[in-house]
Amino acid sequence: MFIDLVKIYVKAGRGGDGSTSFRREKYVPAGGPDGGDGGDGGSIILKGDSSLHTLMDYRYHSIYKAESGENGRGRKQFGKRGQDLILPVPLGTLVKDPETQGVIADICEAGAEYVLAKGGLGGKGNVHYKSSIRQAPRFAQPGQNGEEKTVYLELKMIADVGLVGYPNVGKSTLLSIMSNAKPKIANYHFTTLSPNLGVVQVEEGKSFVIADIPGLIEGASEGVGLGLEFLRHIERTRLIAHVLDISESEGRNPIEDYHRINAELEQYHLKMKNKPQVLVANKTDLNVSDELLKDVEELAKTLNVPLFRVSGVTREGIQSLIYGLWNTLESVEKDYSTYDEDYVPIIEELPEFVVTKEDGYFSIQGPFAENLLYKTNFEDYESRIYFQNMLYKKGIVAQLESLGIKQGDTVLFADYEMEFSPEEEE
Ligand SMILES: Nc1nc2c(ncn2[C@@H]2O[C@H](COP(=O)(O)OP(=O)(O)OP(=O)(O)O)[C@@H](O)[C@H]2O)c(=O)[nH]1
Ligand SMILES: [Mg+2]
Repeated sequence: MFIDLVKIYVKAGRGGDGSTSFRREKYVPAGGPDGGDGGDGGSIILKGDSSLHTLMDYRYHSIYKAESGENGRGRKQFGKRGQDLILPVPLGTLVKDPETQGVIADICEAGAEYVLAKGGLGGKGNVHYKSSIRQAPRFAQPGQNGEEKTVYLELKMIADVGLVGYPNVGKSTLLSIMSNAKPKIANYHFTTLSPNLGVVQVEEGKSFVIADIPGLIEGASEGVGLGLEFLRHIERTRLIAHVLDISESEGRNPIEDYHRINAELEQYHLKMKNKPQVLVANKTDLNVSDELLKDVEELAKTLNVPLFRVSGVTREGIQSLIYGLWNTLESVEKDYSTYDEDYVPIIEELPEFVVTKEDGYFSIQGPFAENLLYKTNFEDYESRIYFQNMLYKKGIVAQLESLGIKQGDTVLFADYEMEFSPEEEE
């Protein structure tokens, strides 16, 4: 089944907690801290897969969670990292923010990877928090939560040529004889209910991708017929092959058809106007009025687009159509971008840190504090000095002093309780 729009919820794995553990050895009375680090949580990664052409799998299964990291253990044992969860998606899959509809990522190449939700970092074990002041830290860092989010996955097919035209004009027939695709063909409207892709081999080393875009009729942009459903798949096509039934086998005038379909395309998006087109007059094996043929030639001239006369039954003109499309494509930029707007994240201006005194307790909170704590290895002299210098540099010490801190007071730095005893500045 062809599914091109789904909503999924993803949650990356949580980082394992760092371990609080102390060495226990016979005859060693007070062993030092030896709690190892927690493993990082697994991430959720989208990966472009050229063998997929639908998002169907995500329709019935919409919640994805990656494995958490294992907690650290004593004897400096690190927890195992959680496994990444790889979600294969068809080429042309956009990741969108459900609120803004902005594009967060666009996966167009086979093997291309996008980290949709990053696994949480594992916490550091207390083995890192050994210092001269704090010989036996009863502290280990907890693991961080994995990212979680809800996004839309929207497939906008990537094709070089898009076949458009009224129902029954022979789009699927042309796709089937030009490419490797095996679409259903029948003499009724809306035989094709979803877009089909095929690869056209022009000659050795030269090929292009062609798509049959079904369901376009007057009013499509307002939902008539298959409606807007498939218009999104024309966005990325570099060239439109507009198929006309030149035999008027259903009593409609192909020139009027042409204008109606173009109006729908423009209604969908004004940029459609800029897409290069070629005209394909199909069913030339049937009775064709000379007058109509002249009018269609005139139309092609006015529009300054190539016109190909073909028959899907006798296959007359098919080879020149294939070469004609190839040649036209050579002059069209290889641009597969869509008409979507890019995602503009709203960045909240949060302070880097906040220094407070509440009920006599001093506290420093915020991303800066968490980061600095995470980076610091209290076992290491240099690292400790760096930590302290940053407290001076950022004005944290000054702020604490203005709040009345004294040597020996307890300070909660992120989630690490420490004693205020600044060493002499180097
Ligand atoms: N005589 C003749 N019949 C054709 C030609 N091309 C297609 N047909 C017939 O026209 C009918 C419709 O062909 P399709 O290829 O299914 O048309 P379509 O444009 O894909 O139609 P939808 O999927 O309904 O939009 C079928 O009965 C085909 O056999 C042609 O060149 N000559
Ligand atoms: Mg069809």
